[in-house]
Amino acid sequence: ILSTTSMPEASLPKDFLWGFATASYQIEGAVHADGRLDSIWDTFCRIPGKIADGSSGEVACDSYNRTGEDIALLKELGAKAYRFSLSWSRIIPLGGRNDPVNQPGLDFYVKFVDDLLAADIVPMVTLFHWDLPDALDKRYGGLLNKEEFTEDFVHYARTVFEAMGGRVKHWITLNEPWCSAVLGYNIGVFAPGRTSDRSKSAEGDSSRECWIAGHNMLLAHAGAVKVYREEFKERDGGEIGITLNGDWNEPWDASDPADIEACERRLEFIIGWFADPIYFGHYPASMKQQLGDRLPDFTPEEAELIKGTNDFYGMNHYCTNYIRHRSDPADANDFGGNVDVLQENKAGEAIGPPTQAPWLRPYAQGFRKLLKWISDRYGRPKIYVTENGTCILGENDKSRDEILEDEFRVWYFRTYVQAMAEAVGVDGVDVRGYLAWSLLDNFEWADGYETRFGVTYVDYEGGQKRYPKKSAKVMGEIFGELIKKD
Ligand code: PNW
Repeated sequence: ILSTTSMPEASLPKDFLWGFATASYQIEGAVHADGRLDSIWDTFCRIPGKIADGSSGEVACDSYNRTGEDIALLKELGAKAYRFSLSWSRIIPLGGRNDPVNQPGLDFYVKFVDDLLAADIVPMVTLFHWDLPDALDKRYGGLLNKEEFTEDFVHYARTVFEAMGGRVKHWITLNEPWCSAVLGYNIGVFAPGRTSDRSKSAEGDSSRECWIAGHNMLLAHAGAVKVYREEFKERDGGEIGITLNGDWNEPWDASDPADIEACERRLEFIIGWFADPIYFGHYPASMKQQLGDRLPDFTPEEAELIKGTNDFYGMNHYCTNYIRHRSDPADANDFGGNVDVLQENKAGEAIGPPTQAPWLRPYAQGFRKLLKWISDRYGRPKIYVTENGTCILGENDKSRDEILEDEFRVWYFRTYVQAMAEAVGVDGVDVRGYLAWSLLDNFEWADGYETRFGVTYVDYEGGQKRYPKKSAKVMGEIFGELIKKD
């Protein structure tokens, strides 16, 4: 008889925290309620042409007025945890360390957390999911101003820890700083909409901005972690980390060493940019080599401040791409490691089926491989998958009844969660939680409301009423099969 006790198999640990994720500007609406002022996303949405359907987060899912409904939904779906973000503009509407705290804004989140806890749902709180108070952008250039931005962020973080530290045990400082930096300061498709190709003059070299923004976000993250550890950790007993986006890469030509190398370099440019300073205290060599002095340096004190600031690794992951190296030297505006990102390989084979987002092609084994890559490179950190999910090609053109039968999303979650359980049970990666993106269809940034990522349909014409899709209902079953009983 074969003993199965030592045979590795796909499984997830007993206390595994699974649930759903959202972000403030994408769901809350009520943008001027109870003292909230504009964030950079409110102002960005008013610029004609920036949002595909001309919309904004002004109403969104109206979650600010429907917290009871959202918590009941989470409960109904069996979620153990909920990841959401705080709107800095509700808590300190003008944003700065000398600006007033808006008590109703803070109270809203304290009550929300209490309600989640009463429903036995673990809150995972993101401090910053891209919605910077607009006043800080106007006052001193927002993320580009190292001293001002880092001090203001740390003050905001302390204000929040003070108010609800005892209730929250899982803190995420920043969501996907790569997106804030590259999409906001290089390509300009996200707020504040600055591009890298504006100037090389006395007023500055705009191709440096995204690297400066990234650098300053790392320092802001580190500053908040220091405050948490020194002033709150003992009292509150929680943990704190950053959430980074990262997709897996397969070589466009698997027989070309230059494409294989390009895959690794791309991972360093997306993930290593932030994770290397946090785990090693410096930027990846490949980035220094390509960017030269466009990449800021850390002073020895800064490097020391940043190193070791993750209690866990927050991982957002959606898809895999094919990567082809470029033979020409990198352009000054390049942010991706001088590669082409493709959805088909040299033989013309697609990595996965198309979705509503041109960049998103599902390939579940890529998730398993990236989990292992992160685990190996950073010394087997504790990982929370803080986002994973998909949109569906043409979903928004279908009737509500058809949208509710989202078999494609069910397939995505089944295969991705299975791949994660293989990474845990077979490869030994330490994953402790998984938050599906997203609880609700919501404001998908530059794509507006045309792209739906929710496991719950939101009827924007019908008073924001929520209808759980099939994918919402199968999640409990998927995790039930993989989480160990004892
Ligand atoms: C993440 N890309 O953003 C965000 O954290 C969510 O707020 C967002 O709704 C979700 O993914 C779905 O898009 C990304 O261009 C935005 O590669 C863009 C990219 C990746 C992630």
